[in-house]
Amino acid sequence: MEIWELLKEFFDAEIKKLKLKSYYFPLFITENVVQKKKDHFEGFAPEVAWVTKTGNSELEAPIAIRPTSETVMYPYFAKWIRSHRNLPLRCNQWCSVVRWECSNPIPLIRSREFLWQEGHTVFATKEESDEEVLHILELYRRIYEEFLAVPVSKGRKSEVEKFAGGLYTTSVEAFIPNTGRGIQAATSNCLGQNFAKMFEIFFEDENDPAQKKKEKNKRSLVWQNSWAYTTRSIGVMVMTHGDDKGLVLPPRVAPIQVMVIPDPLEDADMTAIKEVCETIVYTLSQAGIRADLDARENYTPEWKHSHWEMKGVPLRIEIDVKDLANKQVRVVRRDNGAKVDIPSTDLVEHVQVLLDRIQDSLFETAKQKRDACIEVVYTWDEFTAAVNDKKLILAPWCDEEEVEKDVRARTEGDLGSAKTLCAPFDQPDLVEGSDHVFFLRRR
Ligand code: 87F
Repeated sequence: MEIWELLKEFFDAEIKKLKLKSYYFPLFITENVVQKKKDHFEGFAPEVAWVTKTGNSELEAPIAIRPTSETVMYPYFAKWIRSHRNLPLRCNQWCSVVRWECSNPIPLIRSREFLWQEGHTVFATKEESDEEVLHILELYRRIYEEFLAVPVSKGRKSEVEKFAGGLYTTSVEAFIPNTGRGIQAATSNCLGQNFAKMFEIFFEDENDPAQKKKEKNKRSLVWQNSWAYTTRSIGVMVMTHGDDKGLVLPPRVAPIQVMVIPDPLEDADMTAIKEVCETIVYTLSQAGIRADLDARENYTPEWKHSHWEMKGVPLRIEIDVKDLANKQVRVVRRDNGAKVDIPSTDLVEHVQVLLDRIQDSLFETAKQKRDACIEVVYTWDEFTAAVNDKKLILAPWCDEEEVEKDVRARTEGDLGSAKTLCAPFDQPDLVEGSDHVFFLRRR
């Protein structure tokens, strides 16, 4: 939860710069709202959870628990928006949603309840809408790359994989080398005017001459976006950096960045050691570094070392009597186990440099591993070989529904079928005139 709070702090400040306002809409959705928008819900229906009982009595009409909030919010948008003066309308809500996954739920990655932010915005023009889609996508890239140290690719979803209710979907996509699976990291949708038609969201447009004369039925449809990232981001980070000793947390999202552990060698003056430890924690905290002290006496230093390694704390500081005498401390990195002795006088500076280095090195290592899995293919034989080899495939792609469905069918197997992740914005020079798409092996 503290990691989520750190991510939230960054993202919320950024969207407030874009004039987003915080909202909260209800968790419960009455059946008539769901029924009215059946088309939208249809494909997702199996995942919607319903409340049917209170105490021992059956409810007269079941109530859905939100899997996403379009149907809750958009009827209000239709009421609130009258003229161009009400636009843009930009709202964001932090909440949890429920999707009843039946296939193999995994904590943080695919769980039945998860936390997210859902941004829903409304504009008068497509240009404003297009621009915001990319601005938000860049914020998602930064969350993954700059905070979670997870490399992602920005791109556009295929027609099959896009959010069906919208015009186009952009996403950031991550890749887990160990499993050979791609994973959607966040999406930013341009909804076009589809939802505006469905929910009758119109505005009087000052730029439309017909409307100046206040002619009836000449109002314009609004343009909408929606975008979200979830606690899955934390799951992807855990899978990217974790090792056999446990979690490895990038310093920027580590709730504790430095754990100080006193080492009471025989006959040591424990009071003096403890005092030094407390001073170190205080000094680091004053400098804005999240430091803590494990002074518990019922655990050995060795036990504490592996405990805080398992918890992923980026740096640990060990102090014993010898260090005390030499006015130095021993600093140990979680990511590569490297140990250095540092004079206690310029500790803050050194710790800051080390934390930055760990952050950069986690990202670089993850990027190298990911890039080593990318394979460019041109033929079907190369494609199937690469799929079986758990590669992240870059292939020329026509983006036709029939073709994607055919690829899915032809790759069905134990590891699951292949599907497109996105057409990366950053296009390599492949076959002239064709777009390129990442493929992956699914569940
Ligand atoms: C599950 C049950 C019911 C995904 C669902 O991308 C409805 C849905 O609409 C559903 N699973 N979706 C698509 C979500 C689209 C959209 N929602 C707002 C986003 C961004 C945030």
